[in-house]
Amino acid sequence: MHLTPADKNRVTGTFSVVREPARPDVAAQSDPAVIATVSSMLLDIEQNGLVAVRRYAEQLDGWTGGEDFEIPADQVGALTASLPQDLRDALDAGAERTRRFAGMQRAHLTDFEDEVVPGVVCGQKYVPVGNVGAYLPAGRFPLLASAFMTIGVARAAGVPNIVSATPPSNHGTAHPAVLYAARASGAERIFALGGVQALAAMAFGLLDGVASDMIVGAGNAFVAEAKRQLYGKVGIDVLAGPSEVAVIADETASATMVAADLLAQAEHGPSSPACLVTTSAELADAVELEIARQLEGLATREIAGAAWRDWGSVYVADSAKTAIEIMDLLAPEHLEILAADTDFYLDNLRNYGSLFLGEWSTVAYADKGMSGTNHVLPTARGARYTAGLSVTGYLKQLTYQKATREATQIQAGPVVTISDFEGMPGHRDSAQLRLDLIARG
Ligand code: HSO
Ligand code: ZN
Repeated sequence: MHLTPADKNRVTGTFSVVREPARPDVAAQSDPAVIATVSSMLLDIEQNGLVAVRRYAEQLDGWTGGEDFEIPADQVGALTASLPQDLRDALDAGAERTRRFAGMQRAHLTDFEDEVVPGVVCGQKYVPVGNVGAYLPAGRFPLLASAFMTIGVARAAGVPNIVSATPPSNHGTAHPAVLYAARASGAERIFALGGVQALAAMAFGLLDGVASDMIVGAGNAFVAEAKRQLYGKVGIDVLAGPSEVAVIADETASATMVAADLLAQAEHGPSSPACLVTTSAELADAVELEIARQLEGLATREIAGAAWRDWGSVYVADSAKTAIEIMDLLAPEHLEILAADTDFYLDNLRNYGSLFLGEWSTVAYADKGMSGTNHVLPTARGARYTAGLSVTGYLKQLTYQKATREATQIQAGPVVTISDFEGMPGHRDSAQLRLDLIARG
């Protein structure tokens, strides 16, 4: 997350670069080997069905469990029973809060019907997607709150059929805490299946006999590539790259907090970008020192340290307005405002996945479902055109129209004119026949 030379020309305010990634040219392009592997797996599974799915599950995940990959409800209960009570309470709280905010968003979406021209009434109504397949990762970190964001929010949208898949562990089961989070989010059928084979099985309807209309959930580069290749056949949430964080801070901000919040997301992976834009050169220096200090005590320092070294950026801006110009170009996934006048930023920023206003709002709270907003957010500047997954992601904004006989006098003539010009007589005739009917009385 850094400014390109072209971006720099577009910023009208004055700013200085304190640090930028050393090799920004090696940015996350899809790896041709990943593309090829995923495409041959998808073809194989589409043609050979569960036989191919089982073969990949055995080869890649050491699957030795049952024929159908489903984790029966009683087994889910038994596996989750020994989880610590405070973890279960925390997961219940996150699931509940995420569902509550998604419910609020749903309540603020309104169906309507209105007259566009006399006799022509158009309307919109929100209808949920019918079948959703949710993938729950359990890789380097299990990211337990993923279930709230995908399954829970789909439930809040009213999706009638949701299947979940999560990578198998312990020869035939799955991660107990992931299963608990899935259950807390309202999951019914859960399958122990990982990676590309899981997404393909859901998209091709190999698990519960119903092809998913939409597949959602985070995963590694293979999972992201599978979603990219399946997109069109199915809907998806977002094509997520490495998790990102950006902070705008002024001289009132605590360097300790800024550093901690940058490192929190840098911990996701060695190519997770973190960016600070500050109006205070002193704060920029203090944050750099504080990051070095905090890294020493961080168990994930190998990852977070590499991320900050290779993908960290710091800019000093001459004003809040310039900081906003820079951020709107970077369009970060998460953006924290640690500055006195948070309202100014809320009112003027345009491009971010989710915004965290003031020092008592931090990305980690939303990451774990404690604020209630969705953490499935756009990365790599996707926030220029989307705000990521929310209850609306599972809802189709359907439109319809109905017209009176009289309204044909308004609609048909221009359709005849346009269709004649285009050379589309079929279209012309469906308008003209209605005009003729009216002329005949
Ligand atoms: N920051 C990630 C979500 C997450 N982080 C969950 C930790 N747990 C993408 O927004
Ligand atoms: Zn995170």
